[in-house]
Amino acid sequence: MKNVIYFIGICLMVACSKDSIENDASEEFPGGATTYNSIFSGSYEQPASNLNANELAQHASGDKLFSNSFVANPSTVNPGLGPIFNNVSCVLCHPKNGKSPQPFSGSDLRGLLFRVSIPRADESQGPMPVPGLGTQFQHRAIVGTTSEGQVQISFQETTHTFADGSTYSLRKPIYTLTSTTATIPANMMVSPRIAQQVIGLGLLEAIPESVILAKQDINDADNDGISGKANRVFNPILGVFELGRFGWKANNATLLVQATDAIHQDMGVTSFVFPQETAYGQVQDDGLADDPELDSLDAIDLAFYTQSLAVPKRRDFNSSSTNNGKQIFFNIGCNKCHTQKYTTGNNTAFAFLNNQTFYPYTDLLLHDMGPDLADGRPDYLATGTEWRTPPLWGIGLSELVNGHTNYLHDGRARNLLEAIMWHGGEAEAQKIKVSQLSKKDREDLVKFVGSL
Ligand code: HEC
Ligand code: HEC
Ligand SMILES: [Ca+2]
Ligand SMILES: [Ca+2]
Ligand SMILES: [Ca+2]
Repeated sequence: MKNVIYFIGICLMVACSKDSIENDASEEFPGGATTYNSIFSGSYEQPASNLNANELAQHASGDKLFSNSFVANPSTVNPGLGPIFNNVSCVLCHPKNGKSPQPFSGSDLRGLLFRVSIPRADESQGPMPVPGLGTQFQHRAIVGTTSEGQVQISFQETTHTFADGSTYSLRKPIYTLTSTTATIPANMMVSPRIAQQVIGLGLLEAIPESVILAKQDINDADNDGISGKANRVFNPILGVFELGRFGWKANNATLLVQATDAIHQDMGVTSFVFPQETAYGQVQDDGLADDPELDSLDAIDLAFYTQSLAVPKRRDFNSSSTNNGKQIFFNIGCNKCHTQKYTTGNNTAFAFLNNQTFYPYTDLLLHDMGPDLADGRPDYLATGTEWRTPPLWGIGLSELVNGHTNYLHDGRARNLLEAIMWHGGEAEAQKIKVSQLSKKDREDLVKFVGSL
């Protein structure tokens, strides 16, 4: 009842626009019936709470593949690593299914990798490979082979001031890539990307395409400074262009493509989706045309694992400071990109995803985030300044699960407030409004985001 009155109050204030705040009691369970109800360091590693016995078995099989370390051929177990790769297992980059910490040095990149390409005339197509390096920089190689090169990281720190006079600093990483096996072209574009959390992705995959497309406002017709745009990317399984949903630039269409792309580019393991080694045609190529290294059913189980991971229950739901922070989040307009709520229909890919109401806080659209966050490397329709709005659910558990609070596409933000203060471009107005908040309101905003 209290929620209903609250909601009516808000409706009067903002004329009940479709962006208005919704204070459903069910939001305490952000993944609907998939939500996992205990909070501990393993909270990102739980199967959706509504799986049946067969689904639980398939989830367990995918779980094993996600944590297995792959090794170089020949091997009877987990073969196919390399010849060049970034890491040897999914979980080493996505620790406990969470975000990787920002690395301090190129000698241990953890879950950070670099996409590379050279410009091409038509930006509606995928990135153009760099001769000798392809579209991803693999800094490791199996014994007897040379990797594509090394990365150096340095940092540039700047100090900024809130309206109340207190200061904060932002630390920008600078990456230098060197190679002994290829000549790095002067026009090479580099996109640093950190491993994301992988919870709740089945629900994001189940959002009807029409719902996401309806949120686009490419020419900012409503004149609010925000112009979300959907990515359209090539799906090699179906051989067609589809709505992009996954990755920092919404550069992958489905979780099956995402999983097989990851094991291919990040680990060097071929599959029915990507049958050709990433080293093909390069000095690291062994010249053999092998069968796919990952079994097709294993590929499907691996994707299923990410389709069926639970979202943890909210913490600190309904405290007065969390509620104040939520109010500020909506008043400022954070929800214009971080869309609160969706409902699935009754014909998703899996029964356990049907008819769920869930709260991911993302529109899955691309936004220009300004020059400071820009990577300068287009990815299908995403320009060099655009990024996909990341889901915020579970984000407050990073510290408990992963022991760090690094956020944004390369992990540069050292806490939630820094992540917010890095916003620019289409979110410049929201960033400025945050800088004008009182200390208490700023803390409540961060508290609300941390309760998601
Ligand atoms: C070298 C580190 C690394 C390894 C190994 C790795 N990932 Fe990732 N993963 C990333 C990065 C970086 C991203 C973001 C990629 C992008 O923006 O395109 C990502 C993104 C994802 C996403 C999309 C998440 C989202 O919210 O859109 C999924 C799913 C995923 N990885 C699954 C896997 C699976 C399955 C494996 C093992 C086969 C794997 N990853 C191995 C680094 C890694
Ligand atoms: C114009 C769209 C837009 C608006 C408005 C916006 N965001 Fe974001 N947000 C993004 C995008 C895109 C990113 C990813 C940027 C990157 O990684 O470089 C992001 C990243 C974040 C992150 C880090 C997430 C992660 O997984 O690393 C947080 C936290 C966040 N936003 C909170 C907020 C808050 C709070 C507000 C309101 C003050 C807000 N955002 C307003 C688009 C937006
Ligand atoms: Ca291989
Ligand atoms: Ca490469
Ligand atoms: Ca707009």
